[in-house]
This record gives sequence, C-alpha cells and structure tokens, in this order.
Amino acid sequence: MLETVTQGFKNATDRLKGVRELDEESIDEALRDVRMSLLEADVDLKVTRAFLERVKERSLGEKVKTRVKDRSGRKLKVTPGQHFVAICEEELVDLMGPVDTSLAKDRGITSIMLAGLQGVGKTTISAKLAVHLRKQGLRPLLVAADIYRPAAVEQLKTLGAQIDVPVHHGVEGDLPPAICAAAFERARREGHNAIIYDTAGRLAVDDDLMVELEEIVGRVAPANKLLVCDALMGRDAVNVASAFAERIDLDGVILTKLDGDARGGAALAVKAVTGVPIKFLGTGETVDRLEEFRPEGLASRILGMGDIVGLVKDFEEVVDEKEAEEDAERILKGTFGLDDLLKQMRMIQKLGPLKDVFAKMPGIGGLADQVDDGELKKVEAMIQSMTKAEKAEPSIIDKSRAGRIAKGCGRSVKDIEGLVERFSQMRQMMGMLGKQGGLLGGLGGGGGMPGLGGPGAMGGLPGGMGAGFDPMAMLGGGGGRGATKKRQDPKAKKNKRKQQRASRKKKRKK
Ligand SMILES: Nc1nc2c(ncn2[C@@H]2O[C@H](COP(=O)(O)OP(=O)(O)OP(=O)(O)O)[C@@H](O)[C@H]2O)c(=O)[nH]1
Ligand SMILES: [Mg+2]
Repeated sequence: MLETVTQGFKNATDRLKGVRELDEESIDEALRDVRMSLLEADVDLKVTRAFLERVKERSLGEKVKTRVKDRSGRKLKVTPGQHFVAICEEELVDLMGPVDTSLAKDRGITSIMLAGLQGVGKTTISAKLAVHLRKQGLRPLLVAADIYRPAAVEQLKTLGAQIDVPVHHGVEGDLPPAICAAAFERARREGHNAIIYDTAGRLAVDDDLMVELEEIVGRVAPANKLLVCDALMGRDAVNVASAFAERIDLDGVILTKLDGDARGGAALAVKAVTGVPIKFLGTGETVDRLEEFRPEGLASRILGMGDIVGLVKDFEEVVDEKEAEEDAERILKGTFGLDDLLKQMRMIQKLGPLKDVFAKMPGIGGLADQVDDGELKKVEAMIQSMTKAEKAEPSIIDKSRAGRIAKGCGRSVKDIEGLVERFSQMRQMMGMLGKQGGLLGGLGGGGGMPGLGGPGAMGGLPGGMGAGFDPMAMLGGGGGRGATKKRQDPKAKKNKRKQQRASRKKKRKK
C-alpha cells in the first residue's frame, strides 16, 4: 500500500542525510522526489502542490532543533533530515486528518448509508461495519438496497448469513427508497439499534443514481452518509468524491482496497477534496479487514516508520495482557527461549497474514511483500522437533542434536544451525536493547523520529511484539538491522562491536 509514496519520502530523506542545514536548494531537491512519487501515486495535482508548499515553507521557516528531549527526558540528536521527516509527517496527518471515526445516532439508531461507484466495495464494507458495530455491542440490520445488479441481494444475504446478521430486502417491484423505509421500521420493531443501507453502484456518476440516493436520504435520513472510494481510483476518486459531495451531504469517507494498490493516491487527497473525515479503511476481502482510520498511522506507514499503534490495537485483541507483559520482560532481559519465540509466532499468525502485520512494523514495512507464511511454518516445524531443554536453551544444540532435529522436521542440519544462530543474535540484541530502553530506536532503522524514540512510546505496548520481536530475523531475511544509532552505554557499544565482528565472520564463511 502506498509504496510509491513511501519510496519518494525515502529518497528525499536519503538526499538530506549528509546535509547540515535545510536550505532552499536541499529542500527543493528533496521535495522533487516527494512530488514525483505523489503524482505517480495519483494524488491530485492541486493537493500535491499545496502539500509541497506547506512542507517547504515550514522546512525553511522553522529553526531546526538539533537536540530534543524524548518522553523519558533522554536527549536525542536530530538531523535536518529527521526534522524534514517530522514536518512531512505532521503535514500528512493534517492532510488526511482529523481523527473522527465516530458514527452518529438518530432516534436511537446508528444508521449508515453507503454510496459509491460500482465495485468499490460497498457491500463488503456493509458486512465489515456490521461486524464492527456488533463488537461495540450494537444489534445491526443490513439492508439490500441494490435492486439493479442481479446477484446483489444474494451477495449481501450470503455475507449476512456468514456473520450472522439479518438482511432486509424487498420483493419484486419494490424500489430502494421504499425498501430502506420498510427496513427502518423493521429495525425499530425488532430492536435493532444499528442499520446499514447498502446502495447500488454505477459505472459513472449518473443522475439516476444521485436522485435515488437523494430519495433514500429523504425517506430515512441516515445519520451517517458515507462515500466509499477504493484506493485504485487514484485521481478519479477526487472527481467522484466532489460529484457525490455536491448532491448529498456526506458525513465521511471510507477507503477500501488499501491492501491491493501500490499507488493509493486517493487516501491522501480525498479528505482535502471532500472536507469530510475518512472514517474507515478496508484492507482486504474478508470481513475482519476493517480498520478505524487514524491519520498518524497511515502517515507513519507512508513515511516508512510502521504503524505501532495499529499493531498494538490488533495485538490487544489476541493477547492475554498479563502473560504478554511477562513475556516482554523475559525478552527484554534476553532470557527467552525458542519456546517463547514459538508462542510469539503463533500470536503473530493470529493477527492475520504476515504481510499485513509486517506492513505495520516500523522499519520493516517495506519487507511486507517478501514474507510468506510458509516460512514461518518451517521455523515452527523446526522448533517443534526440539526437546524442551533445547527450546529453553538453544545454545546446547550441537551437531548431533541438530542432526536429530533436522530429521524430525525434514529440514537440513544447516537450517537448524542457521535458526539457532539467528535466534542467539536476536536474543542478545533484545537483551541489549532492553537494558538500553530505546527499543524503537533499534528497530526504526534510519527513520529515528524524535517522538518515537523513547521507552515512553513503548510503555503502552502489551507484549512481545512491542518488545521488538523480529520474526524476519528468524526467517533469515532482513536480519542485520543494526542496533540503535542513538547514544549507547559502553556495554551496549561493546556488544554491538562483538555482534558486528560475528556477522563479519559469518560473511567471510559464506
Ligand atoms: N483486496 C480487497 N478487495 C476488496 C476490498 N473490499 C472489497 N473488495 C473486493 O472488491 C470486489 C467488489 O466488492 P463489493 O463489495 O461487491 O463492491 P460493491 O461496491 O458493493 O459493488 P457493486 O454493488 O457492484 O457496486 C469484491 O470482489 C470484493 O471482494 C478490500 O478492502 N480489499
Ligand atoms: Mg454491492
């Protein structure tokens, strides 16, 4: 998602790496990369121009603080490049924000009308919202107000059955405004306190569709009139959105298919164009892939810093908090075993496809495309073939033990040794980071946002994920992201040197 833009910002900050001061020339150069990537991502031209202007103005105008304090009071050095990223982040948040994922109620019912072009994901989002509202304790009713596409009613009925939410539909000859009105009456009668109208889509914004939407609004006055746009629409999204906004008084936008597209320019521009908040993101075809929109999260993802808050939210849903805290402590002390790793891996798998999880992790979001759940399964099989003692203390695994394990799981001895070695490195690094406190600094690679650096930011993380568990290292892929660049105590430095020596040695061996 939005990889093009992320790459643009990365190029820009790379350019600013050695720069001592943000002067007009260096900023212009950096912004050229950003501009190209925004346009390539299909962000609206006007929106792009305004964004770049604001970033430039601020980059030039603000005195660059070279030292800031993080939340724990630790002093951090900030480079002009980092300062530039910080400005970009704030401006991105401004562009896409503010946060408003609330849904209004009317006459005691949270009523939502979904509108949008054909195929953008209205019906899918209807089901996702029903699940979301039910999680909040509401009793939703779905309404099939699309009578034009032959299979539309069936599609919603199937989804409704799948998530166990009733679906209201009309009979032959009923028109959508009447169907919606009848559905609203039914909701009141049957005690549904949420109702979602799934309306028909059209290929282009046509007058019939608009008139019908206006009629539905006239009949049932939905408290939330939401426009559904998909990330694939790019620049068109802007025209579509303004066309809808002219006719109906929109309350918000939902962006779908953010999982699929590398450009996703609509995400950046649609708020600026419609003036109404983005409420939700659809990030996959299944009903659980709905996220409340947080501009900070998306901005960080765009800037390649991961979406820690989003990750934590997902994590909270699948994790026993107390247990996770204990795990995290052990991880931070560097006293965890492969059995702990296995537990973490299983938890991560519960979060959804690895690809999605990685996309949210700071520093390694860009690797999301390279991970595959099959690799994780292989690691799992290797760990499962070990004895309890081996899992707890993998360093006891010698050649003969490795041979036995390899046989047990059908991998090679080399695979086993590789896993143990990477694990030991990771454990050592975790222990070191734990002493140091600056976990994110360690994981964040070059990003190093000032506000993100300290343990304060990590404090709220419930579990091992927050403690910087790095499955990628276990998969033998993107290991070697070094320890933090921030100030380290001498011991940490020593450890780091030791690690560097070890990895050099390893390279020579290869
Ligand atoms: N990858 C991905 N696919 C999605 C997402 N949301 C919907 N889809 C897919 O997009 C296609 C169209 O989705 P629908 O929900 O039927 O779209 P719609 O707007 O109701 O379509 P019409 O009723 O024909 O206008 C389906 O194949 C969905 O599975 C998403 O967030 N990500
Ligand atoms: Mg539909």
